[in-house]
Amino acid sequence: MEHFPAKFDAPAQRRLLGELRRIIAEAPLFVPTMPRSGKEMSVRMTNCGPLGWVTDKERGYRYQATHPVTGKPWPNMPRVLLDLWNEVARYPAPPEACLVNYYAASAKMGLHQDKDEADFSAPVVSVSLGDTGIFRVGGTTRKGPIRALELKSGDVVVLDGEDRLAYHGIDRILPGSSDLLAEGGRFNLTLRRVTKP
Ligand code: MD6
Ligand code: FE
Repeated sequence: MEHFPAKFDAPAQRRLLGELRRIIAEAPLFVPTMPRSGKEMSVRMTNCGPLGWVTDKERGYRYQATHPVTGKPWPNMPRVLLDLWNEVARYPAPPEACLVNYYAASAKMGLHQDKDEADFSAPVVSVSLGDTGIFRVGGTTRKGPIRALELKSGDVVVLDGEDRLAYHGIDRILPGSSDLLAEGGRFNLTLRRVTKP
């Protein structure tokens, strides 16, 4: 795993947030539900790029080309995210999906592996905006040591190599730790290559 603190400085964070506002205006945040149980996740989601990651009770985790509520194609991926991928991913094809997760004050994300993609030789690259998230990352099984680190606004994380399938999650966010978002809370954007090039 690589952590790049403050990869985006404050002006770059505001520009990326502007892009994100346009994405959400076109592809509103939706309420994801867990496979089988139908239990609502605490984060709100949307995507940009040719594919988006979605989940619901009936059809479970998957990538699809359209928004589950509006039925429209996902908005284009902003160039700044493609540039970031080219800089840090060391992979010969562009990302196909950018999953956007929004955490209000009490939202969190359970420990999980990102494994719905066809090629684990492609990394997953994330960007955090807004309030700090307490990120936990362990090994490739649920057992074993887990370490915690703070993901602050503008930070980038790359899960690659032996950590590509590491369990990770967000314990909680620290409400009020950033003033980037007028509404408070935290966005995390994850860039993924979904298919083999
Ligand atoms: C989050 N991040 O930061 C959740 N996944 O809100 C992830 O699930 C994640 O940060 C893969 C690679 C990097 C990540
Ligand atoms: Fe993840």
